[in-house]
Amino acid sequence: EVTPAFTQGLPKAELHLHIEGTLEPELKLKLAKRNHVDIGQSSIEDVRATYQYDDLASFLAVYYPAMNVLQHEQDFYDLAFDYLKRAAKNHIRHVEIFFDPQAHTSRGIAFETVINGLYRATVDARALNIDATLIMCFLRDFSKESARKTLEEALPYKDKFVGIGLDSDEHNNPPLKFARQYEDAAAAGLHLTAHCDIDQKDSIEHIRQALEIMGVERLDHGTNIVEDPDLVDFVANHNIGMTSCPLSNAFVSPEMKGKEVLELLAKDVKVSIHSDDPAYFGGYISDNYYAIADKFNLTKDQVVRLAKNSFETSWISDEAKALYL
Ligand code: ES4
Ligand code: ZN
Repeated sequence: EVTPAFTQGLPKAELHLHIEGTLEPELKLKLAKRNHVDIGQSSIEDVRATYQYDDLASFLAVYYPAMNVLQHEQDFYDLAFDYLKRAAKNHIRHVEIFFDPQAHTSRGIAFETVINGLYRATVDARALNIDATLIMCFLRDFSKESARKTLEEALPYKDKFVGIGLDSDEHNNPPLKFARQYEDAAAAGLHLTAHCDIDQKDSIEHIRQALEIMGVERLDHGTNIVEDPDLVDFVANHNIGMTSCPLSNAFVSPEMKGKEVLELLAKDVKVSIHSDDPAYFGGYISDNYYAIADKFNLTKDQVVRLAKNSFETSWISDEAKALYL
């Protein structure tokens, strides 16, 4: 029987984690004070009381304004290192951390401030026995031109991140909007992933574009793929990773997409379990594993398979992978 202790102790790779989504109320208040930023609340309870959302847009409306407390390189370091300490407690051995540079550059913070702070935390993570890397995401509701500028700013730092992703509001923002950036990033040797959020309008078409045209190696969420057997065959045959996040799904879908995850597991798709924005959706990675295992009566073997899939579809070396498979 799968217990919280079992999901916590299992070695895991975290592949779908937005670093800005790990900003806990405690650190939010501490940084607000340190940087003299008025966030409108002065206690943890007051901050938590603002965490009310039932769809992506209402979530993002709470999420982005909170980032104002992040001003200096040290703030980004503290954010990431606080997270990495939690990751160590969750027996995460490898983590690929999403960050959203445009959420910061758009309010006047330099790209290098963001990446240098986050990167320094990933270096220090080695002392915690965690191998940590970064994935730069484009905000898909920003313009193509903004994405172009962001990639141009980022490429001189390409030894500090391993891949690119696509996040934020998917409505009318298909993957193909960023085809050029994906092509350029691939040419620069970067890995590719993209969010195809659950139950979005046009989600099958978005998944198809990401897989067949842009050549992504993973799909973030993307569980709507079960509606299209040909695309399911494609991800199974090409070892495409699918990163599902039960507790964030729970905010918009009562069944957390558990049936879809089970169907994908049964079809040998490399689906795995992750935490998305753990400070906002009620739990870190072990809680996400436990939530789906408990609700859908997963066996230990199935939970171990999900964890192995996370290493298998991660962007670590084959030698490092072999340690976990
Ligand atoms: C996100 Cl839940 C979610 N969806 C889309 N973009 C995001 N960025 C951070 N969390
Ligand atoms: Zn996400």
